[in-house]
Amino acid sequence: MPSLFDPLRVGAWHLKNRIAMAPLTRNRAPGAVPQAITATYYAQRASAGLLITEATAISHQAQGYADVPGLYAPEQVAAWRTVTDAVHAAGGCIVTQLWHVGRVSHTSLQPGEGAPVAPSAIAAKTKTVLLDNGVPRFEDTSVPRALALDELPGIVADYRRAARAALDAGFDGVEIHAANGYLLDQFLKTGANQRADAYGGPIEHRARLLLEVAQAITDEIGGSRTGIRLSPVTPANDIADADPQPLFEHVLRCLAPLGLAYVHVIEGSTGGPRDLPERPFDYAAAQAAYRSAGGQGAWMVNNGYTRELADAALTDGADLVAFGRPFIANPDLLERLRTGAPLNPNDRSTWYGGGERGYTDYPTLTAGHAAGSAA
Ligand code: 8OZ
Repeated sequence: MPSLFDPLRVGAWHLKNRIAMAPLTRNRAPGAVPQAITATYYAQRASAGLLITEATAISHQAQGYADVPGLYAPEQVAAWRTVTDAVHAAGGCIVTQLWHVGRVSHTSLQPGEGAPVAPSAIAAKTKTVLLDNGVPRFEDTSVPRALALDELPGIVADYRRAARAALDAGFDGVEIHAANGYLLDQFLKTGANQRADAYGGPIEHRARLLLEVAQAITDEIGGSRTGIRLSPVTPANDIADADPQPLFEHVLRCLAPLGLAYVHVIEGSTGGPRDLPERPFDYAAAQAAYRSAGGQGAWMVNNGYTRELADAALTDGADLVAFGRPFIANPDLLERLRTGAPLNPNDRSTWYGGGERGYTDYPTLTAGHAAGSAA
């Protein structure tokens, strides 16, 4: 049986192990531009087989949280180049997660845009993060407006442009964020999509925008440099679908011919319980639907994994395991998982916003401590 620590060819990449750093929002990019500390942060974690950046806005309209980065302006591309250079110098492989928040936003975060956009004008009962002098404040999201049919090609074009910008910035590829109740997930699911046009109603219609985006990105940069993140049943950001099993099996069958590098699946509730009795989902059946349609991408699993669960997942047919929160507090998580060393305590108060504290100052096993770390 393969081990988590064995290398794996995934799409265009030779990954040195089967552990990915999951995307983690950190709100440290003022003006949507990553800072020098962000290069340090990712380079510190380059022992992961694959680093997936924090969700990164494809356009101004795609922004929904304070101080999250973008990939739609030249200064953002230039700043990301310093990050990818640092990661590559440290021997890492890094993709960026392309994000449009849809209705999960606040008018104050999109000056000049009017209301946030969504498939339908239904507000999400969820909060976004605003920052007051670096201190997070959780605020209700704004009521969105429904996108007109003739606006959708522009959104697909924004994704395509951002994928090109990612390669210009030196990324090894991109992950399409189609999870966690953001725009593409809003189109997929009945709880947020009440459209009566070609993008709403039957499963084939609700999946259309996601599949157009995936097609445009793979046309632009190749399937072998493209992954996608899905969360079939998460309640994150007030999202729900009446019948997720056939929806996601359809999506996966349609993605199969695109030759994606990987499919990244959040099992259960994002950052919460893996088992949701009220929202059952058969992940093995979804993977089988993808494989039987010819999908050869790596199957990446995520949510609450431990070393033991990860080993079991590989035995059960997963190819990659993504760890999220443990990577915040453990830059050398690989080494700790391999040796069974204890994990550093994780300081939740520094997850969203701030500077180096709780970001680049967590100690490694060998390099000891940095000032103010891991309190
Ligand atoms: C936590 C805080 C803000 C955003 C996601 C991009 O859930 C996020 C996110 C997570 O995918």
